[in-house]
Amino acid sequence: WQNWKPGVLATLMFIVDEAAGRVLLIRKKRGLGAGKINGPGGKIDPGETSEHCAVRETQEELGVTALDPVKHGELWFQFVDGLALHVDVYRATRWEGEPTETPEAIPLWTSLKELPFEEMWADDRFWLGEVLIDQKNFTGRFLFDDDTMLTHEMEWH
Ligand code: 6OG
Repeated sequence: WQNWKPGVLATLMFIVDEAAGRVLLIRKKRGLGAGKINGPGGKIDPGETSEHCAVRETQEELGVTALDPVKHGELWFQFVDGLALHVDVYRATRWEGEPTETPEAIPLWTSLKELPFEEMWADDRFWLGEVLIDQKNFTGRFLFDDDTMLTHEMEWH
């Protein structure tokens, strides 16, 4: 894994409303993982920082601006068909704007106690609660065959 170079760089943003105990998720309408629930996010543009990408994608998908995002982890995905994806994971507790449906996503405020893992990518069970609730930092490496997770390795820092 050490020298592995991913083909696609992407981001995920999780906006947490600490007072209400909820997180802003999306039902994704198109792109990789369409139909699934995830955080907003997407691919990094050439020359763009990953933090800028996470904020921009959240604006594009939901009309919300995340303030002071903090990076909590890195996901490394290898798909058996050859696609390799590296994803930086951000958490923010302040934001501006009201979440609005767009052509890309439906907003879903979700209780932190009832994260909808059955409708999310299979890797999320291994890190999402720890990041959102316990504010842990991690690196995760996962091998997927389409939607099926074959192997996983987690490191907590
Ligand atoms: P667009 O197609 O929207 O970028 N993504 C994944 N997220 C999780 N939690 N698990 C996976 O397991 C994922 N594969 C991709 C990263 C893709 C978006 O989908 C996320 C990006 O936010 C394999 O441009």
